[in-house]
Amino acid sequence: DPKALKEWQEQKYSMFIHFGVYSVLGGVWNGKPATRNVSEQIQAHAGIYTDEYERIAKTFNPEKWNPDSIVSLAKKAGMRSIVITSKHHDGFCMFKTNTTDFNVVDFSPYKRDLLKELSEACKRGGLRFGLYFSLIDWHYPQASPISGSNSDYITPEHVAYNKKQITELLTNYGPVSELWFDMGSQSSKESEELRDLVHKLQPNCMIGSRIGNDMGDFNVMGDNQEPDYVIGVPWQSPASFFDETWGYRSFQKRGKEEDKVREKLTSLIQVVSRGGNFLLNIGPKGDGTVVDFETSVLTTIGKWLERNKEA
Ligand code: FUL
Repeated sequence: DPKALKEWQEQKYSMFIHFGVYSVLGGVWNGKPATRNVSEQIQAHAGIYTDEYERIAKTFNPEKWNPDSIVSLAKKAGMRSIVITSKHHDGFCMFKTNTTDFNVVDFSPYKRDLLKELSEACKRGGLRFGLYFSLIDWHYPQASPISGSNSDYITPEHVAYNKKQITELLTNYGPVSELWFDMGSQSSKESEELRDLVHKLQPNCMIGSRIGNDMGDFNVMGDNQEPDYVIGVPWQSPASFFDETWGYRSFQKRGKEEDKVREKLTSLIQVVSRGGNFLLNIGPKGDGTVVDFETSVLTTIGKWLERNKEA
């Protein structure tokens, strides 16, 4: 839909949020920093068994998470939408689902539908609301044992399970501006059916290219990649604050704020001036608070945008 595409492209700059059970660990397992891979994937690279990971999920209680402050931070930063992890590779659903009890309402002491509350806060604040959704799911019975590759083919039962969740997400959470699928491989027919399901339920929902098999509405660059020329298709660059991680990492060396402001502002300008959308990530802590460094950098960039906006 050309109108939906135009609206999506006009967002230009959005907030990505990686938040889930892994945020509780902050990249640390058994008292040691686990540095082998991004901290949102700690379950796989630290070799945490499902029952142990479930025990951590039982402690997920982000009491300081405040969706209205997240929305107000995004607005201060000059962003026009928020895209949050509805389900990352660990399979924990940040929304109430009837497909598994491994979700924020039924499994965690938090017991609240975090996604719903954020979608409502976005609506109140006039921001668009989008969802990250991992096609692979390490908690799904047929996905065990965790394989070495995040790009494996998923089974037909798993495909059906994902479709049920996508149906819930596109039915119960208001308008979804984009679905940011990630990882896992499907057949061309399966990607096509998933695309058709999304468009049937919400014709204006834009689909990212990681749905596979060229079924996306916009092209997602590699993580932290920007093309250095103008490309002729709708595209987006997903960016993390640090190459090392998207999910909260307690031992991250952050350096000077002013250097990070310069780095991210440069990327933002380059991406937007070449016609892309810039999706900049934050990784809140397990208690739901945003890392001060990230708040400051976003706020400073927002002030720069405010000063330099077109009259
Ligand atoms: C990647 C994922 O595997 C990472 O964990 C992260 O979510 C990034 C945005 O996409 O492909």
